[in-house]
Amino acid sequence: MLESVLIANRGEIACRVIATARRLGMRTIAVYSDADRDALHVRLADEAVRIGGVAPSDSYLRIDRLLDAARRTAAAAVHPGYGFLAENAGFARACDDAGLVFVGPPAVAIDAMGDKARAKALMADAGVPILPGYHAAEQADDALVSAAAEVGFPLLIKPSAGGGGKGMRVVREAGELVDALVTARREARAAFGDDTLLLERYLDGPRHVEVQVFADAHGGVVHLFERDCSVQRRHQKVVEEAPAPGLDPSLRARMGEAAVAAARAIGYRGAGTVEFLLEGDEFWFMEMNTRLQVEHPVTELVTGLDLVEWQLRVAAGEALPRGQSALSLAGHAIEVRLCAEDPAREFLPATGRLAHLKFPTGAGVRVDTGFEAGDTVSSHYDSLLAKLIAHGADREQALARLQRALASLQVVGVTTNAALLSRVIAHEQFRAGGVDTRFLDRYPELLVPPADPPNTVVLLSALALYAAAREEARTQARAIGDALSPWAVCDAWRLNKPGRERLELEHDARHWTVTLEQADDGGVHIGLDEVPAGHAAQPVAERTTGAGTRHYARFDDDPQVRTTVTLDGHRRSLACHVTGDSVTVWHEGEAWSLARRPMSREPEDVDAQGSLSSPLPGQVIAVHVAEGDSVSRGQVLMVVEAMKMEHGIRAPDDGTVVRVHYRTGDSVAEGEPLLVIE
Ligand code: MV4
Repeated sequence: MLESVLIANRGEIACRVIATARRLGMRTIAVYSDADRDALHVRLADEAVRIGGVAPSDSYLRIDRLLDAARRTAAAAVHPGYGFLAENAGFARACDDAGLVFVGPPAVAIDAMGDKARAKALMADAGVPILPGYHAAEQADDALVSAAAEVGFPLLIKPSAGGGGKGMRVVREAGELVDALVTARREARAAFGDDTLLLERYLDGPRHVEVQVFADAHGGVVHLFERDCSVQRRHQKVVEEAPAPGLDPSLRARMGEAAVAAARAIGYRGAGTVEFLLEGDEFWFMEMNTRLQVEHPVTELVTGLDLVEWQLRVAAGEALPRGQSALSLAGHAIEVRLCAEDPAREFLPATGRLAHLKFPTGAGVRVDTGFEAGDTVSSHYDSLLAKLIAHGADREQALARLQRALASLQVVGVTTNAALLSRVIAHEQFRAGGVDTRFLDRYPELLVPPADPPNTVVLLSALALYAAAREEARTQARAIGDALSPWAVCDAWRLNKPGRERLELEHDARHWTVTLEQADDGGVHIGLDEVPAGHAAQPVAERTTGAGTRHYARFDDDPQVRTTVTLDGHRRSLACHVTGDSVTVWHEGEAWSLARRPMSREPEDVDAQGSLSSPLPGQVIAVHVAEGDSVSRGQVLMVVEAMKMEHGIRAPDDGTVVRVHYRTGDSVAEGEPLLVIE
């Protein structure tokens, strides 16, 4: 085995490579930019070398500095990870020239696949299915126009130097072709410095199915089955799984053989991925990625192999650890990419300090990340926070495990796409299996977060803030050694009356008012007093809540376990994080952050005569009592809507209703008596 490896990368993939290299007894060397001085990959490595400033062009893309770092540390090998220089043939050559083992394919194989037109010609010769199209050197308009007539419409223009969907254009009819060629050339030249184009028959809704291949330096080539990566947004993969749902064994074998033929045709070595478009049971070569991919963990989980170990062994000159007949699939694995980005703001990358970070654990769950709590997510690099991967005996179990994993994920400090991921894997169409590349276009609602928190979340947020405040007060009391003093008790207790608190909570400029009242047995009576207008009553535990309903909640007795709450007899662990006046509550895959507005005592909405008045000018939207009814303290008598809020009018004490002045639908002025209680 190689003595040491320098990882010319950062983030989760650097951490991933370090883990295997260490397990194999190798010395691990990290590199870092100024932004990554304290990053996890640096902390994990045995040694680390600074390679420059924050910009990738001044650090992770600097071949000279990377080679210099390898020389200074006497590294035996260089692992490029993915992204940055992973598919840069110049880097592979520079490593060879410096006597370093490049953990990747030969430079000529990177070159062969980097040019899409050349790759297609090579694949056609090797008998790999390719889409009908034009990929010759002649690029004059009339050559392309006559080629297009042969290909037929709709067709796709692809830049030969591109990849990953960049610069592609669909042309629906012949009349649009020449204009499209002009634009496509200009874009290709700007993006890749090369305006060679190729034409291809356009498939309307293909699946993206890719095959993992491995080759050694002794003529051994195998495939490690396929991954389905059809769920993408703007050519960014969102979900990846292995095996591809619904792929029958004979199609799997045909695709595997085609991928092996592709690797053989270019004298491949190491880990590679052959991407295919699949429609029905027909598939066509799309491109080959000459690196280890982000989504390799799903292949690892269904094959039981460590692909980084295979890469390092192959790079060291060993033969492939297993032949094709010794490889098999076990179960199903699904990966989602957790990114620091804001789906509500056009997926703008989110940055900030990870004030709180808790990743899921448990059977069948794997998390690959380069971050720990307290780390900062900067704007200089990609937004991948972590990959959450679940493995199960079958797809259903893998999905169930992933769903629970996402539900127990906690990230505070940067916005993420976690809720979107939950919605995607919960979607009926996705659960049915075998969605195509237009899945997210077809269900745009998956990308949009729900506007308002459910009422349960508002109540749980209030409970979490209330409990945190009480615990804080107890801690302070203990600190001053005067825990028994009535002044140290901060539970809203007040003379002759049970303690009562009003909390005003805010989310997205919408407000809720919650009243909490200490019960004699240590529990809390809690109710929503005011909710934004149009906010429907929703079930909370076994009851329905809207403005007015009262609930009963308790916390676990152990003050350390403030995270267990029983609401109306439904005990559950409450995933919440309180910082100052804000609370984040995780509920059914969504993370909700609500802020507390300055706390006030419940206002006295009772006038001297015992009549109840309207807090604001508004309209009566519900009357829950009639004259002569007995009522108990806290009971909601009427609901008034004012200023787009619903206000519950509660009985200030036990008594009897003697007058009801208004009916549903009536308008009321501010301060107007609504009803009278004796
Ligand atoms: C296509 C195609 C339809 N027809 N080629 C996108 C990424 C790039 N590697 C190739 N891509 C496509 N090529 C033909 N002839 C549709 C896509 C495509 C796509 C492919 C895989 C995953 C997601 C995609 C989303 C849109 C378009």
